[in-house]
This record gives sequence, C-alpha cells and structure tokens, in this order.
Amino acid sequence: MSQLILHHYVPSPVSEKIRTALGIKDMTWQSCEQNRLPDRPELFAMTGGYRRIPVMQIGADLYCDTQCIFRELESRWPEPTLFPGGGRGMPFAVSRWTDGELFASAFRIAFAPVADDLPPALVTDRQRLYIGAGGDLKKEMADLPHTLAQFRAQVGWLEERLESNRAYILGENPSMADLLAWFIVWFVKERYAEAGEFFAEFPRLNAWAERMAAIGHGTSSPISPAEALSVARDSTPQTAEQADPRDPQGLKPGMQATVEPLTDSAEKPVSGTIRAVARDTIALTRETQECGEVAVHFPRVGYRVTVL
Ligand SMILES: N[C@@H](CCC(=O)N[C@@H](CS)C(=O)NCC(=O)O)C(=O)O
Repeated sequence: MSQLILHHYVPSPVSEKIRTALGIKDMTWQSCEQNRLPDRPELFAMTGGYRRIPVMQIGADLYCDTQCIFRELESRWPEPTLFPGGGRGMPFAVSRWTDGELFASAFRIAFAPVADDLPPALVTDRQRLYIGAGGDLKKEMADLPHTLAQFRAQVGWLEERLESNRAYILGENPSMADLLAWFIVWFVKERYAEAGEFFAEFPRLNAWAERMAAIGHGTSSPISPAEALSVARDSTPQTAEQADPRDPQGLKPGMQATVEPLTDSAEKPVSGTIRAVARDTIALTRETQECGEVAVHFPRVGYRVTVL
C-alpha cells in the first residue's frame, strides 16, 4: 500500500484534528505542506478543485473532508481504534456541533483580535468562508464579548464531561470525540492572546489538553506537492466499483456527477464519474494528463451530489 500523505498546513486547526488522529494510531506518514491561501495547483489537479484542507492521499485515492478521512483511517488502520468502547456513530453527530457552531465561535475568537496584523488576502478569504459574503472581522471584534460568552458555555460542557476523573472524553483512551474537541481548544489556545486567562476556569480541560498535546502526530517526513502529484500519477485508484441499490438519489457507478459542499456556494463543484456509492461516502473518478486516473472521496453529509 502507498504511504499516507496528508495535505495540510501547520496553523490549520482542522488538520490538527487529523494529525493527532495519526498520533493516536502512531502512524508513519508523509507531510505535504500546502499554501494557506488556495494557491495549490498540484492538489487541485488531483482533487478537481476541492478547496478545503486537509486532504488525505493514499496513492491515487484522495479523501476530502475530515469525516471521510476518519472513516478511511479507521478502516485501513483499525488499531488502536478511534472508537473505543463501541462508540461509533455518535462522534459523527457530535462533529456537526464542533465543526459548525463551535468552530464558528472559535474562528471569531482566533481571528477578530488580530485581523489587522494578518495578511489582508487571508482576512478577506476567511471572512467570506466562515462568516459569509458580508463577513467583517472588525464588526466581530466589537461583538467579541458575546462570542466569548457563547464559546465559554460550550467549553463548559467539555469541562463537565471530564469531571468524572476520566482521562479522555469517552474514558481511558483517546477517541474521535477527543479529536473533535481538541482541534477547537488547540486553535484558540494557539491564537488567542487571552487564552490563558480564558481557560483558567477549566482545570480538567487544561489537564486533558496537555494529554492531547502529548499524543503528538506520529512520525512524518516531508513530501513536496509535485512529488505527491507524481505518487498519484504512478498509482491507480484502489477503490472498487460499488453500487448502493438503496441510494435515495438513484446514484450509480458510471454516472457523470458533481460534488460540492453545502456550506459554501462560492466553492467550485468537483466533477467526475461515480465509482462508489455508499450511505456515508461517495467516490468520483477523474482523469487528467497531470495525474492520470484518481478517485476522489467525499462524505455525503454536508455535500450535494448532482447528476449531470
Ligand atoms: N468540513 C471540512 C472543513 C475543513 C476546513 O474548513 N478547513 C480549513 C482549514 S483549517 C480550510 O480549508 N480553510 C480554507 C483553506 O485553507 O483554503 C473538514 O472537516 O475537513
């Protein structure tokens, strides 16, 4: 099997979710650092333009979105599990909260106080992406006390959850549930100048955060975007054709389709030929001169599939 390549950039909180998952599984992987702004020609050549980070690549298979990455990681490397104690399903439901409302507050707290010091192109891009077309981090700064009150109450739920002296959210072993909370706490602790004071009232969460940081990221070695592209070019997708007779949209292998995230109308849909249809995921194949045939995998939840 080709080695796992993670396309990410160091300050990306959503990537930290996956880097720490690789730490839990003590994996050896290749780290492909991408630009913070969407100037990522090699990655876009492979995914067909999927805009977000991280993306996991294994040979000529590309997994977009952390929902999809978690599933594939667990299926290929089941031990140690990200779902100890049979805790499957629920973490994906919890991710709709952490990646939605909780992340939206964390973004404002991390970015609004420093917006004037960040590259203007980054501010414009992320405002649009996370607050919407009329997004304005200056207005968000004026509203920061409200955002902090919202965030504080939700962080309080995590503190309460850790009150029974368990080391991690589900018990004695770290799990996907911890990763969902960790990337948010990591993001705010890394970026918000007042984080020390803000988190002072959450002693259990702080002790847990130290345990999470100590997990690390496994062992990585660097790979350039051009090298990652040549790995895809020299491989063939390992995804078998798969039909799902119960698919509510009647999707079938061989159909031409597009996939796009529901959250961002400005993102370009990715087009290709359906290879595998399932309840939780969809894979399209695409063929280009730059990278040969690749399979690009997406979650179903939060994405719209349109047959062309
Ligand atoms: N639903 C996606 C969200 C990913 C996401 O928003 N990632 C951020 C980076 S932390 C991003 O892509 N920002 C815009 C960019 O880097 O171009 C997932 O779970 O992977």
